[in-house]
Amino acid sequence: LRWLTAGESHGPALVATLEGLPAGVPITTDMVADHLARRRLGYGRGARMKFERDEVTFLGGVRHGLTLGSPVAIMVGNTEWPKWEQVMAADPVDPEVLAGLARNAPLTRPRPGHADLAGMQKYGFDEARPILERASARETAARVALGAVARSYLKETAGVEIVSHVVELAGARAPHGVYPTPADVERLDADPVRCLDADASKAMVAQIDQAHKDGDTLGGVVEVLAYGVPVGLGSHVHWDRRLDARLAAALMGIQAIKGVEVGDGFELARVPGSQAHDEIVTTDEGIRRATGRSGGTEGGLSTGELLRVRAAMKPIATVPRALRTVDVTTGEPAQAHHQRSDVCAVPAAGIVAEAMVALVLADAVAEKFGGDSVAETRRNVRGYLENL
Ligand code: EPS
Repeated sequence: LRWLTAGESHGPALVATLEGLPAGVPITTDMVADHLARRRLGYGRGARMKFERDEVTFLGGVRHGLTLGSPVAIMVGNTEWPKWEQVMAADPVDPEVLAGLARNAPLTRPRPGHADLAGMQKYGFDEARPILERASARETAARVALGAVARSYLKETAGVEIVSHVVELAGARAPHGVYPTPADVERLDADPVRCLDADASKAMVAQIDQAHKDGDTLGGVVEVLAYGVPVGLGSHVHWDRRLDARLAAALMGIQAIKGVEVGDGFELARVPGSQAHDEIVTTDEGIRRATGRSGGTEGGLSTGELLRVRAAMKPIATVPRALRTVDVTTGEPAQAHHQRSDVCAVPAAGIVAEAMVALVLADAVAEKFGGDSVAETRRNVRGYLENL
């Protein structure tokens, strides 16, 4: 698979293309819109989440609810665009008109932790707008749109289903070892922080309320689970073919993610080998692993067990109680710029992480099983599994 996104946070739209899927993958505007709506959920989001809508339009690759096998192109309109039409215009705008716009005021006090400063230095800008527009996590809407297509493909061809939940938010933690299933998704989406444990959820909400009062922001940890992943996706033969490496890169590529774990991850470094691996046992279902510590990958290959990965999100860099910075026009100490922002976007990061896992798994399924129609891919999956 090949996929790309384009678009700025306050531009007219985000666009995304995905190539390499077979014909016959069921996908509709509503299916994409549902996942985009899930990304907007979550306690602690800023005002923009309330008034902006994600407008989905397919521009190619889909007819009557099924993919054609041609590149899929999706546009997610920014309903905020009319307010930014001049500030973000593609064509030159009369400087006098621009000068009169408060929204166009140069952002010369870069935020610590954001792409602002290093981006300005690298790309040769004297203010942060041209950098923050693309660095913004608004772009994740485009990934979630593609993720909706990828997960439909995974479900249709290999029966893979993806679930995520928030396992940690600031200090509050969900009980270890509780893994929600696809049957829990409705309940998870209804929870303000997408956490299955009621007590932990309350504690997380309380943390967000406190941070809001303090003018602060919070991070957390999300876990993504993929059910029904067949054995043998990815490969041990080369570093960049390892499924765990591909998952880690994809999750790390989400804005504000600072750490990734596969299975028990860092915890495995703290226990002896006798407690770190998943023993191989025979069961009624055939050969299985007795535990799930590895997170469903061994040697860069999927094992056929539950796939489990975690991503740690740092607190959002736009801290209302602004951090120290330097005004790049004067060189003087200053406070970082701050418009409105989210206190916490960890629940939304879980939905984005689902999309990234879906795209990586779809890529690995397409690579292993090929096929130009869903029916062909499905036959290939079945033939392989029957032969194991
Ligand atoms: C973002 C800052 C906020 C968020 C935005 C990501 O935007 P603004 O500064 O315009 O209020 O709302 O996220 C989205 C718009 C979205 O759809 O997720 C940032 O700096 O990353």
